[in-house]
Amino acid sequence: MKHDYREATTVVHGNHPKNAHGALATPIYQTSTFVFESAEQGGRRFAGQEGGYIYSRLGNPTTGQLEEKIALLEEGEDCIAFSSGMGAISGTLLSLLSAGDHIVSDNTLYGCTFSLITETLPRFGVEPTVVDLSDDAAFKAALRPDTKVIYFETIANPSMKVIDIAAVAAYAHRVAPGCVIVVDNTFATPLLAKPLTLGADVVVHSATKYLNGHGDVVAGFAVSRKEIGDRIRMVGLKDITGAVLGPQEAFLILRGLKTLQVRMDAVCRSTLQVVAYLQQAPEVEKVFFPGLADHPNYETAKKELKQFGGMISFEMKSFEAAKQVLNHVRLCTLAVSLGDCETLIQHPASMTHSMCSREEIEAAGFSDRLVRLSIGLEDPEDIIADLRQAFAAAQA
Ligand code: LCS
Repeated sequence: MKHDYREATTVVHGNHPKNAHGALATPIYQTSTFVFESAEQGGRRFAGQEGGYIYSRLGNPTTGQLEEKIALLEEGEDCIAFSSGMGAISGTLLSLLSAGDHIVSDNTLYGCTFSLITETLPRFGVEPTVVDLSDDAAFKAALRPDTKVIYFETIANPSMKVIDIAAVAAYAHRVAPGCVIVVDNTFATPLLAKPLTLGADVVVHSATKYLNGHGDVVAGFAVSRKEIGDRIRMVGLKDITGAVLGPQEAFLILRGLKTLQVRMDAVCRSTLQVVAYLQQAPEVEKVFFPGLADHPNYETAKKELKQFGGMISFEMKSFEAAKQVLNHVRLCTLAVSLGDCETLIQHPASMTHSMCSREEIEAAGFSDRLVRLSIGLEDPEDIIADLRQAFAAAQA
């Protein structure tokens, strides 16, 4: 599947699929099932003796083209599309884990992933250990020879922690040889980081964010080598979650992906400008961005990320001030989600991470004074002017 094109070409062309009737855009195969030519053919397809489609929960040509493109971008052998990022994460973890198994996860994760690992998985007999995976000693103490999964985010939501994927993978694969390392690459996208090339075994995505990029689809992916991918498709997707991506959504993501490189380049450039403004704004106490020299994981970020991304968190002086900023922005849009054309602003402690306790939020390295920004495609000067007027109004 691997080819020699550069990424900016791959996001447009994928693997050069030939569409029926010479269609340039991928046709939307809006069908739940596929007709067999004979009973024998149906039997052969179910037995895996013959290729071809069977039923859209098991595969669909529109979705298949998208899966191929994502696999190319992440340099994985296999990609499975899901109807949401949480579908991809739960489908992956429930395929890999059984009662009695042990998972080590980082302590800074998207809120719903955090509750899946710390509250839901234990209901099924899986034992989690939650640590700061950027702390080498804490990681080594948490890992056991029988640990089955290690889970973390390339750039963590919302503290922007960056974990050294290569170091974690090298150590874990030596000490816990059966362990599968799952990395959520949503904030980075494959254009900024490729966890599989650094030793991770599975990459998961919320494609709701940058990959689609236009705020009109909820979707997810799991990318891995073929043997793990088969388990995730045939157990996590087919039997457990059934969280199948529809062909309309697959079409929209294929369209959104064509501009991924230009969107990411523009967003990363604008983000640096907004960070520079926030750093000198007297109303802002602290800026969380992996491209800052005083970020605790700056050296890892420089090594691991091609660019530093489009996500910024910043702490105001009080919870009230943080809330007032959200209530006074005019251009920045008050909404959760991220990676859209519009700059989005939200308050993690009361929104995306509201399911976490105060202690868990503290352990994740932030507080209720934290505001999170997902920089969009507007002129950065307009974003800065909006923040400036919101800060002034919040002070008043
Ligand atoms: N992984 C990360 C890093 C996320 O930020 C999210 C959603 C998910 C997985 C789940 O993906 P979904 O099922 O929503 O497609 N993050 C959100 C956020 O920060 N604001 O709203 C949703």
